[in-house]
Amino acid sequence: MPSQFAIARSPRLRSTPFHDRVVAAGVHSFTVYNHMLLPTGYESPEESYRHLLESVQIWDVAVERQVEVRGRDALALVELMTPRDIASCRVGQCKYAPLVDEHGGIVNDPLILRLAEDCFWVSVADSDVLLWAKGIAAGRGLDVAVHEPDVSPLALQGPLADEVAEAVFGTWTRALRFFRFRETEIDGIPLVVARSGWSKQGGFEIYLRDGTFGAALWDRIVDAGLSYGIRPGTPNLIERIEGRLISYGSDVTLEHDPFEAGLEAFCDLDKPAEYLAHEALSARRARPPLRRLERVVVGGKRADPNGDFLPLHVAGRAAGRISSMAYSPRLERNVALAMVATGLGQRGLQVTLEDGSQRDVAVVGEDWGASADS
Ligand code: THG
Repeated sequence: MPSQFAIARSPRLRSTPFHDRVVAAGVHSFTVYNHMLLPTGYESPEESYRHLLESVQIWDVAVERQVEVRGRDALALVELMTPRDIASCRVGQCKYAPLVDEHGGIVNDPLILRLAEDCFWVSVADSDVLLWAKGIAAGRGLDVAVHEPDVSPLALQGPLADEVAEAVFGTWTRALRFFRFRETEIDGIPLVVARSGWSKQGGFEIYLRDGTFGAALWDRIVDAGLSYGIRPGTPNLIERIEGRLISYGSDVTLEHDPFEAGLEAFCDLDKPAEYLAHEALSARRARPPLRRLERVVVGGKRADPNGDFLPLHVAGRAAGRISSMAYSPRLERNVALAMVATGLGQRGLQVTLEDGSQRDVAVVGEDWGASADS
């Protein structure tokens, strides 16, 4: 099998407003996400990880598309889609909220932003929430408009993100709280600026509201960031596994419920509003899940992160699968997220990697330090 190939371009495969700048910055790979090109690397994942933990990066995450829900029944429609309480979300606030269908399956795990009492942006991971939302709205006869606006997020992540944000937008960004946002503009470029992002290193997400300004916004931020050592980056596999940030479609799919995904903290199962998953999740709450997404460490030497379907076993019995894995230079071990069968006990958990090696797998708690070798 050839190891190198190109992705054929067509109008179905959309590029982002930052595409030219991303290419000029030396991107070496993309993946496809929400029918769009998501940059996945400029340098080695280890080098980018090291830089992200000590500096600041600019990420083209325009693939995080917004599904705008606006109108008299906007709140009712968003509430129907998620077990999280959305009525309590203030204008100017974001909430991380799994979308769940009537069988309890996770449809997506977006951030939901409330722009006005009757207007939400559902900032989606990789699945077709636009169609799901339109279907529910049509089926229920709701008074809402559902569409994908011309909005493209750019992330500024890392410990020096505050310095760069202040230089670009002004001192008010320092006082912006986690998961709060403000509508603003610079040089006539309309934006929403939030303190959020798909890393645990802190930072901002800058939602560009007019794609024709993509290059101008990118340049403005990079210019302000140069003296802080800003580099182009991407969501980092190593960092987000360590931080247990779920990648929908990989770690969790429609086959999994919020208990299996470990997302129960983001569910208000007894919220006042009607929601599609109410009955299904109430029934599942009563019995422990048969599998759970766990942090695991995989023993042995540095593992190749490109295997995408790695069954786990205990004494020859199927015990789940690894969905994301990377070698952490900081922890000096292979870290991974895995859907692991409960009730098998965790002793003797093993995986056979694509290179044929048998590795010991250990489930760890919050703390990655509790390792396979102890
Ligand atoms: N930002 C925006 N849209 C997004 C993502 C994002 N859409 C796709 C994807 N990422 C959605 N998934 C997540 C997953 C986790 C978080 C955000 C989006 C997240 N979680 C924090 C955590 O788990 O520690 C905080 C959760 C909380 O305290 O409420 O930030 O990144 N715009």
